[in-house]
Amino acid sequence: PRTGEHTRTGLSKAALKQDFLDNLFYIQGRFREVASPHDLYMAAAFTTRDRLLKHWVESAQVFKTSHARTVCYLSAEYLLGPHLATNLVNLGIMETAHEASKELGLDLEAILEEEEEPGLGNGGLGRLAACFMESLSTCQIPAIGYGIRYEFGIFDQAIEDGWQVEKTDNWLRNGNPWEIPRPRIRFAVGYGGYTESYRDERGQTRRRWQPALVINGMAYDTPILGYRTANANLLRLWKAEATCSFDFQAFNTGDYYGAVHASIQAETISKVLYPNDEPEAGKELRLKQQYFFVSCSVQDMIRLHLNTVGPLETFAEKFVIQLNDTHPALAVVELMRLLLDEHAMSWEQAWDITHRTFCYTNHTLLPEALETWSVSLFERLLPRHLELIYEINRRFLDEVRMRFLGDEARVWRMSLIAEGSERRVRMANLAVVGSRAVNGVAKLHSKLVKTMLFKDFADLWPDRFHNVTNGVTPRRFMVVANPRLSKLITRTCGHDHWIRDLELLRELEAHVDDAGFQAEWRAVKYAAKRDLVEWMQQTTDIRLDPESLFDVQAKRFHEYKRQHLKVLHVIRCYQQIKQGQTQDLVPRAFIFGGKAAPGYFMAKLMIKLINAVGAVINNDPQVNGWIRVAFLPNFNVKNSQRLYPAADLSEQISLAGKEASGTGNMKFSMNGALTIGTLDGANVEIREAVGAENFFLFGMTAEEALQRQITGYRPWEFYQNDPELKSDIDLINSGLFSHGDTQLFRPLTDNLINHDPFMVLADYRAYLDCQKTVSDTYKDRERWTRMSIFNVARIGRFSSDRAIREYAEHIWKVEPRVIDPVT
Ligand code: DL6
Repeated sequence: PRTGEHTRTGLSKAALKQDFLDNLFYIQGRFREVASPHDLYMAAAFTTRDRLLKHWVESAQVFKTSHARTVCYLSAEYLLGPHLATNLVNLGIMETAHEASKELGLDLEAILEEEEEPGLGNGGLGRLAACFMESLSTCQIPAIGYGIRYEFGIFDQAIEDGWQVEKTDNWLRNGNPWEIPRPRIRFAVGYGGYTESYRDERGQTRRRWQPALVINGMAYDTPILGYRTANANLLRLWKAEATCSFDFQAFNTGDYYGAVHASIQAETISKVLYPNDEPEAGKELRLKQQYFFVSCSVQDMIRLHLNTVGPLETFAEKFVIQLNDTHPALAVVELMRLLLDEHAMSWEQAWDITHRTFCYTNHTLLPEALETWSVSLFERLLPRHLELIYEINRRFLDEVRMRFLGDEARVWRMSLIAEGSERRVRMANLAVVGSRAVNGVAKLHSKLVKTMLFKDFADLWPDRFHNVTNGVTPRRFMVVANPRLSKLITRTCGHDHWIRDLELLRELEAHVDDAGFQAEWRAVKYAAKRDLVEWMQQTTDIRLDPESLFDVQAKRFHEYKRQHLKVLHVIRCYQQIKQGQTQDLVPRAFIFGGKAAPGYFMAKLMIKLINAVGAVINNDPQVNGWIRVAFLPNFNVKNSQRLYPAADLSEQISLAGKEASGTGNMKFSMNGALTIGTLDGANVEIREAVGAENFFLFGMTAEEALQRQITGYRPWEFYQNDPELKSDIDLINSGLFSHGDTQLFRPLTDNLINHDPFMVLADYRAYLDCQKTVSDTYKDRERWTRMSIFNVARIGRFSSDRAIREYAEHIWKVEPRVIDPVT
C-alpha cells in the first residue's frame, strides 16, 4: 500500500493486491496456488466490500445524527444482478482491479463470471427497484430498501426439447459475501388468532390482536454504493425464522420434533420468490410473505425513529415510504395498527401520519395482475388488519358519498372490498386511499392510470396522481455491460462525466457525420456481436453470423408482449426465402430470450414454438444463411449484459396500452440498438427523445386498440383476408415445426384466430411493412449508424438518476445529503 494507506480501504493496486491475498487466506482459508475460481471470486468480493464499508458506516452515521429525511423503498422484489463489477465501477477502481489481477496472474473477467446473481425478482418491477437503489445512492438521497431475502430466487431456465424447464435457483449455496447478517435486528411477526377488546391502564377500551403464531424476521444488510460518491445506502432484506418461545413451548410438552417442524414452517415464509403471472390459487404463502416483510420493515422504521428522532408524531417528516406496486400495500394497515394498538394514538392522528407517509407506484393496468385477496383468507391470517381495513373503508366511503351524493355505483367501484360471490380486498384501492401520491411509470401509462384504472379516485383527488417515467442505471447497462462503447464515448467527449449526467451524451451529436467516428461505432457493435456469437455457440450450439442484423426480443414471456407477432415475422421471412423472394430481406439473426411463469401455459407454448421454428429453419439448407433463430436460455441480468450491446434492433412490440413502461427498451437504445415498436409505455417518450426518424414505429395506438375492442374485434377476418397471414398460421398448424403433430400449437393458433386478446393479427400487416423498412434501412450502413448514434446521444433522460431526482423533488420532498469521503 501507499504510505498512509490502509490495506483494507486503500484504492491503490498494491493495497488491492495485499487485501485480496489476505482475504483469500484469512476468510477463504486458501493459498493462491490451491484456490478454486470461487475462492478467487469470494476474495475479490471481500476486497471490494472492504472498500464499501467505510462509506456505508459513515453514511449511516451521518443520516442518523442529522435526522435526515429518509426514503424507505418497499419492494417484494430486487433483481439485483451481480454486485462485483458495479461496485468496482462505482468505487472507480475497475481499471486498477484489472491491473492488480494481472499482476497476481489472475483474469478479472473470469472472476467476474464466477458470481451467481441474486435473482430476487421476476422482471421489470424488480430490476427497476435495483436500478433505483443504485441511483438513490448516486443522487445522494438517504434511503433504505426493504425486501425479502428469498432463499430461492427466480428459477433458472433450461431449454429441453424446445420446452422451458425450471431449475431451482439456490443462489446462497456458496455463501453471499455482500450481505451482513444482523442477528440483533429481529422483529416478531404474528399470524392468525383473534382480536379482543380490553381496558388499558387509563380505563379506555382498546382493541388488540392475539396471534396464534409468531415468527421472527432477521435483517440481512447489503450496502449499495453510489457512483463515485461516498454515499452508500442500505438494502435490508428479511429472513424468516422460528421464535425461541416456540421452541420453549414445544420442549415443555416434550415435543422436540414439533419444535423443529415449527421452525421449518416459519422459514418457509422467506423460502421462495413467487413467479408472477401465476394463477391465484394456493397463494396463502404469498400473503404471508407480504405481511412478513412489511411488518418487519415498519417495525424497523419505528425503532429507528424512536432511537434517533423521538416521539412518533414526526414520523411522516422523517420517513417517506414508497410502495413498489401493491405487494407491500399492507404496510399502510400495519403502520396504522402499530400506531393505534402499540402506541395508543387516536385514529385521526394515526391516519394523518400514515397518509402523509405513503406513496404508491402502479406498474400494471392488466386486470389479472391487480392484486386482490379473499376476505376469508384475511380473516384467518390477519384478523386485526381486516378490522382496520373495514374501518379505513367505512371512513373513506363516507367521504365518497358526501362528495358524490347518491352515486352508489361509484361507491361500489371504489370500495376497498369487492362484493360478489366471494368478497375480496382490493389492494390497489387500499394503496391509493392510503397514499398521498400515486404514480404511473411512463406518461401514457400514468394517463391511463388516471383516466381509466383509477378514474374514480382521480375525480375525488386529482392532485394525488403523478407520472414518473422509469429509468435505468447507465453504470450497469452501459459502463459494465458495454465497456467498449463506454470508452469510445469517453474518448469522443473528452470526459466521463456522462456516466453521472447522462444528458451529456448529447455531445455525441457533434460527431454523428464524422466517418471515422461512425466506423469506430460500427466496430464497437461488431465486436459485441462477435462476443455474443461466441457465447451463444458455447451455450446453445447455434452459430450466428455477426454480419447479419441482430434482431432481439428479450423480456418476460407474456401474450401482451406479443412474442408470437415476431414469430409470425420469422415464418414470413422463411416462406419468402423458400419461394426465392429474398429481394426485401437482409440476413438476420432472430434472437429471443426470456422466462415464462411456470404455470403460464400459453407463454411456455410460445417458447416451444420459437425453438421449434428455429430447429427447422436453422437446419434447412435452402435458407442458406439468410436467417437464423436463436433462443438464449436463462435471460437474467448477467446474460442481458451480453445481449444489449450486441443488438442492432430492439423489439418493443406490445399492444399499445398494455406495457406500463418497459425498461429493456431503454437499455437496448442506450447501447445503440434501433427500436421497432408500438406507441406503448415508454416507447412513446423514447421516440420523442431520439427523434421519430430514428425509430421504427408501427401499429395501432392505445386509443385505436380500445376502440376496436369496443366496436368488436374479429381476428378471423384478418386471418381470412390476408393470404400471407393465413399461410403463416397454417404453416404452424401443418405440423412442419412439430414433427407432423398438427395439434401441438393449436391452443396458440386457435386463440389467435378466435380471440386474440392482444390483437396480434390486427397489427400483423403494419408490423411486416415496418420490418421491410428496417431491412431497407439496414442496407444503408451509414444511415443506420447515424440513427444508432442519435439513439445513444439522446437517451439521457432515461437514466434512473433522472427518475430518482423527479421522485425526490415532486413526490418525496427529500433533499440530497452529501457524505464526505472518509480517508
Ligand atoms: O415499472 C417497471 C416495470 C415496467 O417497466 C413494465 O412495463 C411493467 O410490466 C412491470 N410490471 C410488472 C408487474 N408487476 N406487478 N404487479 O412487473 O413494471
